[in-house]
Amino acid sequence: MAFVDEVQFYARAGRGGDGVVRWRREKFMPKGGPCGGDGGRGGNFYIEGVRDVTALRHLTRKDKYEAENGGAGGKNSMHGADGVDYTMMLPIGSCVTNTLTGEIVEVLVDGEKILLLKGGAGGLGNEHFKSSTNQQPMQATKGKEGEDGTFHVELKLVADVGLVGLPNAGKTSLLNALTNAGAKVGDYPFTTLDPNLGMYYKYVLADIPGLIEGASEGRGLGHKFLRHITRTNVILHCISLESDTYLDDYKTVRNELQAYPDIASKKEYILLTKRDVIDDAHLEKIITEIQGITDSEILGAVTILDDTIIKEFADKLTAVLGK
Ligand SMILES: Nc1nc2c(ncn2[C@@H]2O[C@H](COP(=O)(O)OP(=O)(O)OP(=O)(O)O)[C@@H](O)[C@H]2O)c(=O)[nH]1
Ligand SMILES: [Mg+2]
Repeated sequence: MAFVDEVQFYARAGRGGDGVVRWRREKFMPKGGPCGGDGGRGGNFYIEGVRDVTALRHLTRKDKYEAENGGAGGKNSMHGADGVDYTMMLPIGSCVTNTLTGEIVEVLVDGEKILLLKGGAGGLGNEHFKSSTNQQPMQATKGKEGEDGTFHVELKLVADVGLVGLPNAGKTSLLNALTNAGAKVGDYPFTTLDPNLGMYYKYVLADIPGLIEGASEGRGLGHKFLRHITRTNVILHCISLESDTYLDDYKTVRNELQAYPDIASKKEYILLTKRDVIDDAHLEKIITEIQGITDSEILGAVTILDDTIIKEFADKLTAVLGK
């Protein structure tokens, strides 16, 4: 099923229950003292962070979510029941924007519960209005409306490493070699249609669809997902050694990243992939040429066909991430 990283919905906290007018029943007195209870508080609307990147998918079935209303007050000063709160689960990395006010709330911590909309206060029963001059108050107040709003949620994955590169560079293969993501690999461009996440020890690696020239203007698929690496600490730029145009490949991707200052300014490491397709002498030459056009460190040259090489690279990656 498709990866969902944007949703919009209307949400409302519960309305407060109404206060009521009631009279105590006493013998021989048609109207005893006032005893109308207060209404209950409307349920609050919360959002809570979960470590599940697919959580937004569940929100595409409905576009309206509401917390329960508070109950009306009762006789004998009975307080109305408080409305049940509503808690919406959102994947961590969700950016929730109130479309009317523009206010933004970010969900960044697993298990963190944030109050989005406050339930309305319950109304007051007539008992509240009793005074020395008013022994038989007829007034009671209505419950207050709960807060409401329309919200737009945009997910920006929170990962430690973002894999970028041209289509077919071997990004997903690398993710699979390092983690148990088990994502789809193919010998054609644009195999990855949606971002993949993998856990490598305590680090989260994000693999996004390949970038092509013009990606920042909307070409290809990658641009749609570039925002998913705005929050990564490190970019791992994969360049395939299978390509004869490795210098241009590097530049093309860098150019696309320039359109996103948040990303372009990130610490970048270069990884040469498909090391098995060329010999050592050729590799030396390519490394020298690449180092001639960038200050970014080349972290290694790997092939997924050799476990030892992958293991060595993984140790290096852990070392730079731990810095
Ligand atoms: N010989 C060799 N082939 C590799 C290596 N790594 C990946 N491949 C192959 O390269 C092709 C592309 O691999 P993917 O991992 O799907 O590449 P990608 O960068 O994720 O591509 P997109 O998802 O299209 O952006 C597949 O046929 C892989 O089997 C490698 O180390 N050596
Ligand atoms: Mg891929």
